[in-house]
Order: sequence, then structure tokens, then C-alpha cells
Amino acid sequence: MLKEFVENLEMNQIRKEVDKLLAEGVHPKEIQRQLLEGLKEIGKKYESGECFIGDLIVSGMMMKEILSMDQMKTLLYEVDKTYTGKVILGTVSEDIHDIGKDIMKEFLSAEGFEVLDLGVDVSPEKFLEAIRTFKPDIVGISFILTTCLNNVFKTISAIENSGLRDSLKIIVGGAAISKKYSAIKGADAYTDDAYEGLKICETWMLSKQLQS
Ligand code: B12
Repeated sequence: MLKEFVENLEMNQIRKEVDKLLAEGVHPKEIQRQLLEGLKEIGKKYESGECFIGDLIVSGMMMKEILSMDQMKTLLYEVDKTYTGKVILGTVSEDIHDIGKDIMKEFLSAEGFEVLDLGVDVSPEKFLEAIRTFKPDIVGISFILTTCLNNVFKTISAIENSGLRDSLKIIVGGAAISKKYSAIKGADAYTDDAYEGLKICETWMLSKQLQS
């Protein structure tokens, strides 16, 4: 039902259904899953010309609004462990999608990671500048548009050429990964799932702590 409301961008019905599901005790992770299913359908419709850019904009705003509801946040990002570590996150240059990156940020922050969010359309130079000042353990690059793959490579190369690569891990995340690419050259890890990304970051921090 929620999926269909999202697919048809029925905002009032979406809000009502989310409230109803929360009141019934449905876990926010399940609600998030249904919202994402709906978003996927909107993506397909956009691809086939059944909906337009305005619909994508509205769907993005809707997703942000629901995920930022207090009741969703509290349970969605509830945690049982705390890992310390510093992460820089940014969406690769020429890509302005940030819903997935923001979910990754919430996951990491909830686990005790200190996150510097560089926003969207982040140039390799901006990543480098932030690495020099923030000194992160991990750099997370969000990559949603398949057309931006080259920009991901440029960012990783810039980090490698700057001599900063050895001090950090690089994880690339985003929808584009599942679509076309089975490997992201130069990255330590890649995933199209924020939860899996979180687990990878935790494992890295754990082994770093064991080594020190
Ligand atoms: C909402 C949306 C928009 C909104 C974005 C709003 C916002 N604030 O982000 C707006 C309207 C701005 C937009 C614009 C465009 N979009 Co758009 N958009 C979408 C839509 C519907 C949903 C994307 C989304 O947020 N998904 C939900 C999130 C949660 O999923 P996610 O990003 O994959 O994130 C998850 C994981 O990947 C992971 N993750 C994400 N980042 C990271 C980072 C790390 C480090 C880790 C570990 C994990 C991780 O965690 C998340 C949760 O698990 C998709 C359709 C779809 N099926 O995805 C199209 C889609 C991505 N867009 C598309 C296109 C073509 C465009 C435009 C080019 C359209 C145009 N003609 O202008 C522009 C591009 C603008 C630009 N330069 O970036 C295409 C991309 C096709 C392709 N070849 O890549 C899609 C697939 C639609 C389609 N089927 O055609 N879009």
C-alpha cells in the first residue's frame, strides 16, 4: 500500500500511512524498505517517460521529509555499539543526489563515527582539502549517476597522487554500483547498501584499533 502511494506521489496518503504503520508498531526499517520500493518504481517510470523531472524532485523531497521524522529517526538509527572513527562523506562531482548519502551519514553518526559531510557535486580538490584538514580514517564517495563513474576514478586518483592514500580507506556507495559496475578500481570497498557500508566501516575501525 505504502509503495503504491509513493509510486503515485500521493503525499497526504503517504504521511497518513506512515503514521498508521508506526502506530501499529511496524519497524521504521520496514517502512523505509517500502518507501525505497516506491522510489524504484518512480525511477522506472521516469526512464520509460511515464513521469517527469518534477516527479523525481517531489519524490526526493518526500523521502527526506519522512526519513527526518523523529519517530523514524530514533528507531531507524538505533544502535547497540559505539565505534570511533572519522569519516568524510560526499557525493561525487556532477552528481547532486544526496538521499542515500544522508542515510549513510545517519547510520555512521548513530554508531559514534564523527562525520564530515561535504555535500553534493564534490570535486576531487574539495575531497583532498578536507582530507588534509579533517584527517579522516575513511572517505565515503556517494555515486548515483552511472555517468559519473569517471569522476569517481578521478577522485580516487587524486587521493592516490596526493600521497594521502595510505592513511585512509575508501568506500564507494550508491545505486550506480549495482546497475553496471561489479568493481570500482582503486576503492577498498563498494556497496549499494548503507547498512553493509556501515558494517564495513566498523570492521575497518576495529582492525585499526586492534593494530594500534
Ligand atoms: C530522487 C531522485 C532525484 C532527485 C534527487 C534528490 C536528492 N536530494 O537526492 C533529483 C530530482 C534532484 C534528481 C535529479 C536527476 N536524476 Co535522479 N533520481 C532520483 C530517484 C527517483 C531516487 C534516488 C534515491 O534517492 N534513491 C533512494 C536512495 C536511498 O538510494 P541510493 O541513493 O542508492 O542510496 C542507498 C545506497 O546506494 C547507499 N549509499 C548511497 N550513497 C552511499 C555512500 C556510501 C559511502 C555508502 C557506503 C553507501 C551509500 O545507501 C543508501 C541506502 O542503502 C532515482 C530512481 C532510483 N530508482 O533510484 C533517480 C535516478 C537516480 N536519477 C536519474 C537521473 C537520470 C537524474 C537526472 C540526470 C535527471 C535530469 N534529466 O536532470 C538528474 C541528475 C542531476 C544530477 N546532476 O545529479 C537516473 C539515473 C540513471 C543513471 N544512468 O544513473 C535514476 C536512476 C532515474 C532513472 N531510472 O532514470 N533525481
